[in-house]
Amino acid sequence: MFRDVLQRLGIQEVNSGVYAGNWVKQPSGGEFESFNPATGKPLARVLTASRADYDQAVESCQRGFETWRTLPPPQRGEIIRQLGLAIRQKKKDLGMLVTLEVGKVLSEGEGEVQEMIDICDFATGLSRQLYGRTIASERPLHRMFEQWHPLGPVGVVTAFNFPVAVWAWNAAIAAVCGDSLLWKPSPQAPLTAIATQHIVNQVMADHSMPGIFNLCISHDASVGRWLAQDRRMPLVSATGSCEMGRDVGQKVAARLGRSLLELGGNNGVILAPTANLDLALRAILFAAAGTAGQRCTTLRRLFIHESLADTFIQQLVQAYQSSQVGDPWEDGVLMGPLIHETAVQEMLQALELAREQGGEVLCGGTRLERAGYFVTPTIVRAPGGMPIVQTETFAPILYVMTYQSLDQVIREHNSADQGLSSAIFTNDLLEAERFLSATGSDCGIANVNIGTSGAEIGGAFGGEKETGGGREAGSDAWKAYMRRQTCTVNGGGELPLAQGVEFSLPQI
Ligand code: UN1
Repeated sequence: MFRDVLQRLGIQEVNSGVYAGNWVKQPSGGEFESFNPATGKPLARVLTASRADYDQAVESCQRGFETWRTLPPPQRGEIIRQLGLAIRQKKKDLGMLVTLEVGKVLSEGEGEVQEMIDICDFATGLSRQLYGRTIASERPLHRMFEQWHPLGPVGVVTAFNFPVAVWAWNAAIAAVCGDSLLWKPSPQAPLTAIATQHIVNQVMADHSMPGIFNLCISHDASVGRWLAQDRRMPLVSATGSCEMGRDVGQKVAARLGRSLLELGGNNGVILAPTANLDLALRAILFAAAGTAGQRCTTLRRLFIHESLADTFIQQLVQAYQSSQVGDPWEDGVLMGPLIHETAVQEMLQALELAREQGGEVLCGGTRLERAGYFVTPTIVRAPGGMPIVQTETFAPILYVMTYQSLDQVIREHNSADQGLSSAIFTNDLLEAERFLSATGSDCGIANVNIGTSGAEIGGAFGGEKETGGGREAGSDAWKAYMRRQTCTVNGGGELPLAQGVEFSLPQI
């Protein structure tokens, strides 16, 4: 059954990992295998990019940009609409491939593909709304306005946990803005990227536009490093760890390029006394254990008001214990495997540290005795100030703490190095507003009575502090992919200078 899925998506036993306006037949950067994390077995092989293959992809991107930017934005939007339709047709297969390659449960695999479709729809509408402003000029008969032009080829580095949705956020928006793309996907999810590239290619072939979306896979950080240092790429959009982002951000800044960073999160939820506890329980379970704790929006720190702690923690432990861990393509399973062995080891080490620091593991904390990288979702009761709570471990570990006052807990909540997503569960309007106020949550996303994960594409997505400050997807995130031009036109016969400056020769 899985072979059929791979076949329908154009995946072969050995696949080129470089698309530079056409598939590079024998990329020469070496070969590696992509594994199914639920079985530990290989799915298919990928040939990776050498520096020469990379240069070819960048050149294709540059050539693509020359034509693409001349197309009126609504025409670009029409092509992205067609891309959305093509992805709709492959939703089930591509969702299954996400499940096979990165281990998220089927409903989440398909949800990820839905996120691609949604952003294509959004971008189609956006293509008619790349609005500039008209600005009141201080000079008579002068007109001031700003307009937005395409920026250039954009490098997009994506992580394994959202192997295609995050590419689509960047790709659909950048494309309607008139940019071409070079995609460097995660080495943990190369097949999902190759399958997506096949879908894109069909659509772009219909318009004889081969060089707009390009692909360059490497097994290590080399392509990411080349992108970061490459002056031909005015923007590098990178999703991944804070460590990766610090490196990319510094390298891009050193050449005064632009980076758009979407990095880690150490997301918190405050459970206040008036919260609807049934709703909160379901939301917390999904946010903390969903996707096996491998979202950047995963809930990692739960602050419970002390009046609720004992009963709520008991209910949460029960919910965790009845959540099924197993093959992510099976019905009823809520949690699939972690991505690889290192992720399992990092989780177990974090739990060791937590125990040493006085944490009590209330449930989970084990590895399943079977092939693949399965662990049980874990709750740790954490004494205040436990250092490990400040570390984002990409695994289903939820640290639970209690609090007394809202002011105190907001301070503690904001003490994390990252600032991606946050939420409060309360039916008290004043508490909710306090959380959303300027002295409340310091994160890029702040929710009330909704978990930290599962954001819609219509909003701008990203966060503050070590999360990197970038915003992707909806709202006006498109502005990052364009260059702004401020224009002043003198429609009168005089030359008045701004700020009332006089500068004229008496004889003219
Ligand atoms: C990520 O984990 O990198 O809000 C992105 C969410 C998803 C996107 C997560 N829509 O959880």
